[in-house]
Amino acid sequence: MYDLTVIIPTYNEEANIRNIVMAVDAVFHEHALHGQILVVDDRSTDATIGIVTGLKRTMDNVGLLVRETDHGLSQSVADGFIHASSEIFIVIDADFSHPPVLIPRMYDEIRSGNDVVIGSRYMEGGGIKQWPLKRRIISFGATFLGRLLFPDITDPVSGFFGIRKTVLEGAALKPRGYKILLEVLGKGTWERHVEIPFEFVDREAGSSKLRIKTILDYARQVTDITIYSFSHHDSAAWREWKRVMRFGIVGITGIVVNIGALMILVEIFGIDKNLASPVAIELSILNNFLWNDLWTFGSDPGCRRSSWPHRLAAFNLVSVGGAVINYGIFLGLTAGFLIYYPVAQFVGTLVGFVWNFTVNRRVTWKIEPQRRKES
Ligand SMILES: Nc1nc2c(ncn2[C@@H]2O[C@H](COP(=O)(O)OP(=O)(O)OP(=O)(O)O)[C@@H](O)[C@H]2O)c(=O)[nH]1
Ligand SMILES: [Mg+2]
Repeated sequence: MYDLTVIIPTYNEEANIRNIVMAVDAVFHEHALHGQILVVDDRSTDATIGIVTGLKRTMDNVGLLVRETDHGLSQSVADGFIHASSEIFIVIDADFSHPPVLIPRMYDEIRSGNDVVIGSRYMEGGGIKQWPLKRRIISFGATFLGRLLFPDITDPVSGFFGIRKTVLEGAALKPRGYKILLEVLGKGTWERHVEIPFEFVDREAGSSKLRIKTILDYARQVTDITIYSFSHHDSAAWREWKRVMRFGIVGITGIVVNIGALMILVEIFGIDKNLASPVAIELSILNNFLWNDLWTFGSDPGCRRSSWPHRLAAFNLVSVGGAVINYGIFLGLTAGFLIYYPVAQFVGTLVGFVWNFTVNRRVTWKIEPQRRKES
């Protein structure tokens, strides 16, 4: 049994495969790791298979899986998971875009309690070298979509990551396209993750395989994971939907409180409606705060609480910001774009909701990724 398996998917990587295998093996030796290297190849038409077969003769920790059907990067990595003989898997590209020196750190992070470790291009300290604008835009779009599902992860579509084998237990992966990590995050069972920054370096040797179909595959994958999360309540994406839905339900109670309080103040207490309205608005903000504090985020394991006066003040300020945004959009759409006013108000409310949720999540209740237990 190996300590870890490094999975290298390949398609026509004759220019890189020898060097990457040697580099990963050197890292194993340097850190006294008993590691396996599993090359998963989609029947390359160049010398890749021959080179790996040659390496296997002298290195008994090198494995080669040649796939004959259902070609694809994600499918290959998923096959690698099945054939690996260790409890920890790390996936790395063959073309030196990902630095093998980070492998021991990734391994340690999983050993110390994380289920998933991600090499991130988008967190502080990470980056991308030598990418044309088109690649950057596509990658930004893909990352943005992925972050809707996993807001705590800066690079949910990274090709450089590690997982504990148990993450995949019972996970019905439907691998397709390039973004196997997103599939693992969406369908796997995991609690703790950590990201490590790294600088992505564009390939120097060999050719790229990114095509339009890759982008379409990705859109389907995001949809699929979203639908999956609705029926799998232990998934990470579901944890986020649950927050959004609770926040929405609380928002609806706020409307009831707002209108109800307004009418009681005017009809029963005889208070002038122009004075009663701001009081009713504040009462609904207090109502929303209370229920979000107790229910939406109250039992959230990721919640890092400040004192309640802080939370209340933050929530009030964010709510005022949301109202200003709502009103600004209303004015802009009705005056600038001549949009029918209830529609404009609806759009304003929607954007205001997104603002209120995302900012309160981050600022008021400070939802943070679950980190490994400090030992
Ligand atoms: N098994 C398998 N591996 C693939 C396939 N497509 C790409 N790969 C490998 O997956 C890794 C990432 O592919 P790349 O072509 O480098 O993708 P990229 O990094 O997005 O794009 P470039 O670096 O610009 O080429 C490399 O190790 C490829 O050899 C595939 O269909 N099957
Ligand atoms: Mg590459």
